[in-house]
Amino acid sequence: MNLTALNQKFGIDQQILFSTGEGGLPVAIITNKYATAVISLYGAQVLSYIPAGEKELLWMSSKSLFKEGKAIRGGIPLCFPWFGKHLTNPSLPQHGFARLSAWEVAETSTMGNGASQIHLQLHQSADTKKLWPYDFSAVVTVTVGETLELKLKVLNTDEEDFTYSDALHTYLNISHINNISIEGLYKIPYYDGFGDTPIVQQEEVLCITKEENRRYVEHAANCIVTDSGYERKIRVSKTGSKVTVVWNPWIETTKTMSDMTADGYQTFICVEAANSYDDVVTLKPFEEFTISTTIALEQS
Ligand code: TA6
Repeated sequence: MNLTALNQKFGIDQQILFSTGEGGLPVAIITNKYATAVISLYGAQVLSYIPAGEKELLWMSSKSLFKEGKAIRGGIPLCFPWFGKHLTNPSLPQHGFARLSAWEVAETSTMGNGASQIHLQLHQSADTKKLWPYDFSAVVTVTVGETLELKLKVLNTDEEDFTYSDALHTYLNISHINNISIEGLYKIPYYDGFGDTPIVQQEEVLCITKEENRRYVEHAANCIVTDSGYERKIRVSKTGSKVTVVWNPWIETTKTMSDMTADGYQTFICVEAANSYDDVVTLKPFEEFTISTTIALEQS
């Protein structure tokens, strides 16, 4: 559907506008009394969320590509139907095809409290079936209000059971990596990088002083990121997920990433709700499952 048709069918006056974003990719721009947000239809990826009168909560790489076939580096990329490398075929795209697909707008609405909602959908296609052989219906719902909520609902429309992993790979915008600490992970076991022995976190709060790629298991609670530079706390809460990933590539790994500047790692931390490890999702035909994450400024 072109932009004119999208605006006619799904635009909401003064609130939801479809427009051309960077690289010519279509975006929904949402503005209401609570916040402004930008959502890319390519990848169903939230690119920006700025609560009224506040700084941006999501980080976007200044070198990100905005190009079909490439992942957008920042915001909230959607990893589905697998998180990380494909288990049996590492030549398939890392983190699945959801972030590389054009999603359709299914519905937009204004909620009773004035928050705005957009629903984006993706089904199997000849292209997705080459990568993952199942029929499915995925719906992403983004609610832009006092908080930002992102939900991914997956329905099995196949005749067979299927299993998937996923992540809502949130890049939080921070003043500097040296200025933050993360609460909510004390005594939680995690796999360090791709290790296979869980380690129990001993630090009451986590400060990032090197490359981190921690995959916390048995963790459904909130994380609070305190940023002394921006004098704010960001709460990341979730439902339908027992795995939390904390990732920052630090200096050396950043050098290997062509879509990030050398100092890019200094201004984001990823805190991700995931279904992975023992928490992958298996659905029988007609069953559905929802994972969600909510990003909010903690009110002091
Ligand atoms: O969530 C952490 C992670 O899985 C890391 O291992 C790292 O590769 C990161 O995601 C980014 O992946 P990407 O494919 O977007 O470069």
